[in-house]
Amino acid sequence: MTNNKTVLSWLKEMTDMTTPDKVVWIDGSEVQLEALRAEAVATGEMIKLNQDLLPGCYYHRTAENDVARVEDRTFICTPTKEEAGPTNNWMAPDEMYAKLKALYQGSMKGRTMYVIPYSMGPVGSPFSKIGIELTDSIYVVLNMAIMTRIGQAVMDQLGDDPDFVKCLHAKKDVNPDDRYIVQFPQDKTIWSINSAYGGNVLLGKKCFALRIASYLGMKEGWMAEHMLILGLENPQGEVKYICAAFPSACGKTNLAMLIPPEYLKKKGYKVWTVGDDIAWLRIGPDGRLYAINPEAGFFGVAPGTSEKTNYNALAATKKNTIFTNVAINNDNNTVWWEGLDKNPPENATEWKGTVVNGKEYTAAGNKLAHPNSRFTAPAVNCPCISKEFENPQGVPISAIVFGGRRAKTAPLVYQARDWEHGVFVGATMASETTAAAAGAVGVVRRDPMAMKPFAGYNMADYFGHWLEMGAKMDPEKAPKIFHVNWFRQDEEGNFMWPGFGENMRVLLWILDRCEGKAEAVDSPIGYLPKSIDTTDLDIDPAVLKELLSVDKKVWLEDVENQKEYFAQFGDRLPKAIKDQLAKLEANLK
Ligand code: OXD
Ligand code: MN
Repeated sequence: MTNNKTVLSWLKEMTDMTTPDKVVWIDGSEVQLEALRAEAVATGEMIKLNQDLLPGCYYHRTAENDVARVEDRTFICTPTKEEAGPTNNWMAPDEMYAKLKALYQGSMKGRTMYVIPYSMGPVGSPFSKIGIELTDSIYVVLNMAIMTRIGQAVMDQLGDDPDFVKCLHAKKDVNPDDRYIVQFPQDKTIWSINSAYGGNVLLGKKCFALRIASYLGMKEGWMAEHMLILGLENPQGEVKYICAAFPSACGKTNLAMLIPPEYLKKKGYKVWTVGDDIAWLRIGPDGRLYAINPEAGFFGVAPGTSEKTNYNALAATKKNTIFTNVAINNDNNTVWWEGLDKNPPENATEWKGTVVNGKEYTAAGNKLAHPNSRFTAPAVNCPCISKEFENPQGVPISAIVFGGRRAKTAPLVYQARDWEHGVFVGATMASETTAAAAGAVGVVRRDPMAMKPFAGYNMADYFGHWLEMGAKMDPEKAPKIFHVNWFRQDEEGNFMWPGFGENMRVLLWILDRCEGKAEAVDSPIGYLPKSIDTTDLDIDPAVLKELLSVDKKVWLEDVENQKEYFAQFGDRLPKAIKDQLAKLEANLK
């Protein structure tokens, strides 16, 4: 498929090390992909679902010990520890290469190595970058075929260029003790071994499009962010674009595919999805910030996705989708997960593979689907996919929104005073943990810009890069920065804001602010809405007031936690962040 000397010599080095029986280039053709699906079904790696109800859909189950990203086994191997920073695991590149070479040695013996050329971003777009993933997993090939643009067109685009990201994945024996997800940013190299779960093995996604790309962005003057991109169309037909960064499993996919409340729908408001997880941002020739979604599909969390919570995501999963670790309804060979409906199938296979009475099983408090079970669906399936989805120039961004799950601290929405304050707001993001990563769920952790698990270099330098990007933009044209919290709880632990489609009301306030139309009141933390449109919404005005309030005592406690968090960066922390922290504390006092 190529005469590219760099590609061929790297491939030889990797095959000499892993010694596969066979090497198969993925050309991207449907014939080849269909043959691989058939092979995966024949070996039991995948299950073919009901093709009348779910055409082109398949099921896959991972090992029980391999169901989420493993942050404690994820490394950023920069030449010095300081370059990776205190929030990343680090090992010297030579040491890590030596350790991993021993593990990869002969790891593909008796197996086939697939060579997947892929483009993050539309092939040939000035935003896009090329990677090649070597893997011994058909599941990985088929997921990459949904999540990225793959095949011959990508190799043609690369031509003789030696510049591509070198990705190696070996499933080996899925031993968690020898599981490593390793980025070598300076070498544009990713090595993953002993896992077969999405975020650890679909190397175009978190490993390349966030960890390696954030490093490249810092070097080259652009940004790779853990952000959805949506377009909001007003009744006049004008579309404004918003990027939003929330930690994993905090509703990015839901917000990206939001359906407006009935009365706004009737007025003619619409939401268009450009991306649900990752944005690559560059300053355009007109001085505005533009974004593309480098992915081609959605790797969404299944539980909680229903016709009511996310009609569009559910619709996207109705064909050509791979389901991972959900439950199977054995009566009709379709899929089920918690939150899909209130009707768990009686004759079910739970995610680990045991046939159970789903009704009794769930009534006893068990989960049929793993909480981090997923669907891999082509973006083009989504009924609200933006017509700009393939635009190689990206879409202009009016607002950047940060958010997290905070039961108490953060109000429903507030606006940063300017870019620098906005960077501080992003840098102080925190959220209660979810099932998307291995570890305890529900613990508050600081997660700057939702990039804690994904920044490919020192987080303090990453803040500096944000500040520099702002300095390069005309303040009039730079996106305005906001913070939202859909998850505030009352004393009884009930969510105070209805969320989902109603979040549109907050987005409209945000866009009105960008256009200087909506009113705000100053507060110690930033600008709060004077009011939010609650037409046709059953919400007690006292609850709304509480949602838009700032509890100074709680905030001062948070400031102490922020100080502790920032202390780990020492002198590397940009002065602007220190100044903003001092300003916040003074405002609160
Ligand atoms: C994801 C994640 O899969 O953030 O998008 O874990
Ligand atoms: Mn994500």
